This record gives sequence, structure tokens and C-alpha cells, in this order.
Amino acid sequence: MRTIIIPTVNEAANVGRLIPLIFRYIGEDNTSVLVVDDNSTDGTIDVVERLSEQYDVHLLERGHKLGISSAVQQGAVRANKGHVAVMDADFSHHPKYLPLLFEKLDEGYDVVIGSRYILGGGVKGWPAYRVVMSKGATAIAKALFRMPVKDPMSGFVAVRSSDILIESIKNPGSKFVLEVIIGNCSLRYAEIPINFENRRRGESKMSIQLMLFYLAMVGRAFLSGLLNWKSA
Ligand SMILES: Nc1nc2c(ncn2[C@@H]2O[C@H](COP(=O)(O)OP(=O)(O)OP(=O)(O)O)[C@@H](O)[C@H]2O)c(=O)[nH]1
Ligand SMILES: [Mg+2]
Repeated sequence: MRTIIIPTVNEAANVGRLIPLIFRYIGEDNTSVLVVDDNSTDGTIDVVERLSEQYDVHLLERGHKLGISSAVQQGAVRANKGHVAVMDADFSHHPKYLPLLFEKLDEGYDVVIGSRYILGGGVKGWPAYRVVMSKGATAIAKALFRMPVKDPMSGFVAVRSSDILIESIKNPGSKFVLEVIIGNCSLRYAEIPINFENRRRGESKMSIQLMLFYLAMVGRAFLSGLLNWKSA
């Protein structure tokens, strides 16, 4: 059994189209979708509940905006044992890539990342400042930690087991894939190229606060690695 976790805040304009498409690309056998929603007020809940009458779709409502990483972690706790994928609701992560993500897990990889920054991948529709922020955040991570992948800032990922997400995520904000990488250097990583498209519907939840959370997270992880190394 495999689970696709989709964190949502006000994604009514997207989830209603995304979920049927997910099942179209990967079939309905052995597959369930888990939407982890933080207090959407735009009808997202109704859309997901309606879809759950037709598909193997579940909803975890949390009532407050607690952060994407925390949504992923709580979703992983609820997920079926077995393979888990995580994707955004806004079509930046197209469901056409899901079959290949799961195929790579079947080949024996532990973590498979949908990567914008390898040959064949890319970003479409982002303003220049978003590209600079993403590349800057990636450069910081690469300077501070050994990186087995080119796109540790991606949020499109499949993992062998939900435990990988449950045990690695320590911060509620974003960039949970980076946390997985920092905490698990011995896992087997693969990347597949994806074309990331900027959202066309719904509002962005990107903020300066999330960027600051990110800097605090990498800073803390770097210092604790340094302290462990010095005391070893
Ligand atoms: N449950 C939950 N989901 C969230 C939260 N913040 C963002 N999301 C969802 O996480 C996914 C990624 O968020 P986005 O707003 O698309 O963030 P982004 O991709 O960095 O920025 P844009 O594409 O510009 O909007 C989307 O499906 C959001 O609805 C949160 O605090 N809780
Ligand atoms: Mg997005």
C-alpha cells in the first residue's frame, strides 16, 4: 500500500483537479491520498470530502496553520506502512512524475526527489527573485552539509517508509526534504528531473518568516553537527 500526502491551506481551486489526476496517472490499486489541511476557509475540506466518496482519499484536519513540515510529519504518522510520496497541491509538482518516483523506490532507493536542478529538470513561471531565493537557499545548504543531491529544497519526494519522515522532521516550517538529508546521510538517494511550474491558482504561502525559519533551521543543524563532531 502506498500513500500520497498533500498538505493544504486554501487549495480548493487545485485539489479537485489534482486528486483525480493522481489516480489517473498511478491507478487506484494499493494507493491512497491523505490531505493534511490546516484551517482552509475556501471550501478545500468540502472538495476533499466529496472526492473521498469516489476515491481512497482521507482528510486530516488540524484547525490551525502549523507549517508544511509539521503537516507532512503528522500525515506520515497516519500514512499506511509502505511507500509514501509528498507533493504540493498547486500543480507545481505534476502527478505525471509519480510513477517514476515510485519506480525508483522499487529499484531499491530509500528517498527519491523530484529535482529541478538536474539535466532535464527546470522551473517555469517563477519571478527572478524566487529563483534567486531558491538557488541561494540551496547554495547555503550545500556549503554547510554534505549533499548527495542537487535539489535538497524540493518538496516533491517519495520515501521507502513513513518512518523516514516521522523521525527526520524536527522543524514545523518548510524544507523537510533537507531535514531528511541532513539527518540520514547513509540512505540511498535518487533524483528524477521535474519541470516545476509556478502555481496558477490559489495564493502563495511563501513568506519572509519562512525564509527566516529556514536560516534558523540550517544554522541550528550546522551548529549541533559541529558540537557533536567536537565532542566525539
Ligand atoms: N497543511 C499545511 N499545508 C501548507 C502549509 N503551508 C503551505 N501548505 C501547502 O503546502 C504546499 C506548498 O505551499 P505553497 O504555498 O505552494 O508554497 P511554495 O510552493 O513555496 O510557494 P508558491 O508556489 O508560490 O505558492 C501547498 O499545497 C500549500 O497549500 C501549512 O502551514 N500547513
Ligand atoms: Mg507552490
